[in-house]
Amino acid sequence: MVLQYIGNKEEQRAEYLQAAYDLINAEVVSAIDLFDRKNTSKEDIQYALNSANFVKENIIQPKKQSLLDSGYSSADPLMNNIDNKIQELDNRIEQATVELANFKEEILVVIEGEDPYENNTSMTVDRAGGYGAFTSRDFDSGKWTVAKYKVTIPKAGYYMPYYFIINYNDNAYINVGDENGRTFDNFYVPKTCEYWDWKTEKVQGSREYFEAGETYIGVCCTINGFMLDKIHLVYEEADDVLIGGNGDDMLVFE
Ligand SMILES: [Ca+2]
Repeated sequence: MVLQYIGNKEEQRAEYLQAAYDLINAEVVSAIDLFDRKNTSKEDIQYALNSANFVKENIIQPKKQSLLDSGYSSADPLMNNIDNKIQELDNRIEQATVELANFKEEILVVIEGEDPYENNTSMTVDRAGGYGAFTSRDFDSGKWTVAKYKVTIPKAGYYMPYYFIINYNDNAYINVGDENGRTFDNFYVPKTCEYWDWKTEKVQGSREYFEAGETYIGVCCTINGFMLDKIHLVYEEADDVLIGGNGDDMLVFE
């Protein structure tokens, strides 16, 4: 009877340990999954990190301590597995902490296509109000002028421009210059949609250096026409690859 009793008790103890391991394993898997899903912004990484630390301190560590208190030997293979799981989580916490420290603060400047500071072109604001509709009319008549956008650059350095454009023409040409009239982007805008079904596409331009403070960007269309929703200027580290604009054509600000 006594042996039977001990046998049951040992079985129960083994089951209890297995259940504790399963719980800890599930918590670690779920915390790591959160790290994998939330890794694209500083806020997201911080959220996953807080969550992992909370789970570790309030669920995993107390559970392990209660096992030790109940007399489970740390030499037990399952107890060993639990330690490995905790180590796995610690490593991921460490990795995320480094990621967080290195995470670049994204600086984003938004320029609305429909909102030029000064417009010397025949660009009009589309009926919906959200786009500047550019045509090559001015260029065709020999006047190469631009719609001038006022921009406040928060920090000196290289910025990557992204153009949010609707274009239902087979080829349309955009020309973008800085306040000194130097072109830093000029390219054929891809056809993004059909006339009856507008779709916006985000087109990457060329990296350009800007000083901090107020400046102007000039946009014009030299072939056909397109609609400009907005331009994003995304800050990149000043000491990354040093590639400037792609041309020195002059635009005339009038
Ligand atoms: Ca817009």
